[in-house]
Amino acid sequence: MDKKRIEKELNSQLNNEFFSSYLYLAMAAYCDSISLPGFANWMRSQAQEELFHAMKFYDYILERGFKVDLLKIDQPEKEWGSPLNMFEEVLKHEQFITESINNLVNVAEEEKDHATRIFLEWFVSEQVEEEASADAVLQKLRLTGGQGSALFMIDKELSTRTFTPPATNE
Ligand code: OFO
Repeated sequence: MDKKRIEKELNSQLNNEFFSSYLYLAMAAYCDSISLPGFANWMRSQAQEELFHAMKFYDYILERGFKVDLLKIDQPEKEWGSPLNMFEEVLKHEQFITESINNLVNVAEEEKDHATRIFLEWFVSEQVEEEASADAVLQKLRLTGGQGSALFMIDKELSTRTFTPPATNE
């Protein structure tokens, strides 16, 4: 097993998860700037969820006796033109993250690192949910045109989202 390769890939995904949190926080700020508090709430919850994902990688890296390497976090965009455009980007980003998790599974398999492969199973399932929840909002925005009273209704709906970390580390 090439431990250095696994360590590098895990740290790279740790950085991806931190970037995801940063990206969604930037989207939350954008939503607040265009007076959509429900959308901002959804993004803020998503940012918290991504921090939780990042810390799962952080803890796992330590647990395996690897070194945590906190790489530079890229600066996200500041504005997206409309909630519809923004959610197109959310879905694209989650598809990118799914691909990076899948690549990481491939590396774990190539290196016969069964523990990492099993650790990643949670993320494989999580990515199905991540894409589905982004797509659900995107479809609503597309169907309604994402403007006027429809936008107001969606904003109201998104204001109820909260993030509670799972009680067990499962
Ligand atoms: Fe961590 O799942 Fe979204 O990015």
